[in-house]
Amino acid sequence: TRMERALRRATEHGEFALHYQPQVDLRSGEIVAVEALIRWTDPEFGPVPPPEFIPIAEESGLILPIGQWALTEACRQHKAWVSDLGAQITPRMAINVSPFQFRQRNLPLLITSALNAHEMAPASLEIEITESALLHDQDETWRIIHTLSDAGIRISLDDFGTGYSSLSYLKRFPVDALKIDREFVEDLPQGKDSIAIVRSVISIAQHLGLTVVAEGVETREQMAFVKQAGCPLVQGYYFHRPVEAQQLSLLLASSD
Ligand code: G
Ligand code: G
Ligand code: MN
Ligand code: NA
Repeated sequence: TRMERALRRATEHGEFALHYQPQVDLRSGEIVAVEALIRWTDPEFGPVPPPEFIPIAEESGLILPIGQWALTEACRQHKAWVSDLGAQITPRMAINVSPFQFRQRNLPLLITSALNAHEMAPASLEIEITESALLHDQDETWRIIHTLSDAGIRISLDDFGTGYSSLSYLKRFPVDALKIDREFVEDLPQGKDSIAIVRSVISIAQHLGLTVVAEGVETREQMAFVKQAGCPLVQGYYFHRPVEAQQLSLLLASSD
């Protein structure tokens, strides 16, 4: 298709960018992590949202070079922030890793090589995976995630509660964080089902000793609800939209 050809060209020419959305600690107000979110503006199609091009990248196999680019770029940027602002205020870097990337048996090596090349501590990197990544090829995925976790890299479960959730994943996989999907947060503070689900996920996280992030918090009421329910971290437009690296530097420097 034309979109696939454009995506291939963009991959060869490096036409992507990363934006960064802060995760805020509700107690301290500090930006403790940022999620790297890929952006693509094609000369012909204009800006293409990730939900439109990531599936095409996955079907075509381009997700592998694109994912590698995102990993390297995120590590490069993390190192630049450490140099400019100091390690103290530089947040952890979270990147989205597609289920397809877990089919690369050398994924742990690719990730640790990127860390080493940028003198980045493993605990400064967080891999966001969706539950669908855990469905495919269980044994191999299990091995990869354990290797990453053993290396000190953090693992978070993205879009938690959607898709084919199974709480048994939490027993089998070394997960550090749950990200409550925006689908539930957007119904707060009224929706009865979402209230129950959000409270339950926070409770599960607390009992398992995991951290938890409420995604898609857009209003003060939603922020107050999740805070009151014991959620330590929030990501959403109420605090910050995804921003360019330069803008994030300013945010970090001013919050210092
Ligand atoms: O801002 P937002 O439209 O960026 O992101 C939409 C979706 O695209 C999210 O579900 C996110 O997980 C996914 N996404 C964003 N950046 C990346 C990336 O670098 N790699 C992968 N695999 N998915 C990404
Ligand atoms: O699926 P994943 O969680 O990786 O993707 C995060 C997506 O959510 C990105 O597209 C990001 O731009 C979007 N996002 C982040 N915060 C908000 C928010 O407060 N409201 C809405 N509507 N979208 C958000
Ligand atoms: Mn994510
Ligand atoms: Na999500």
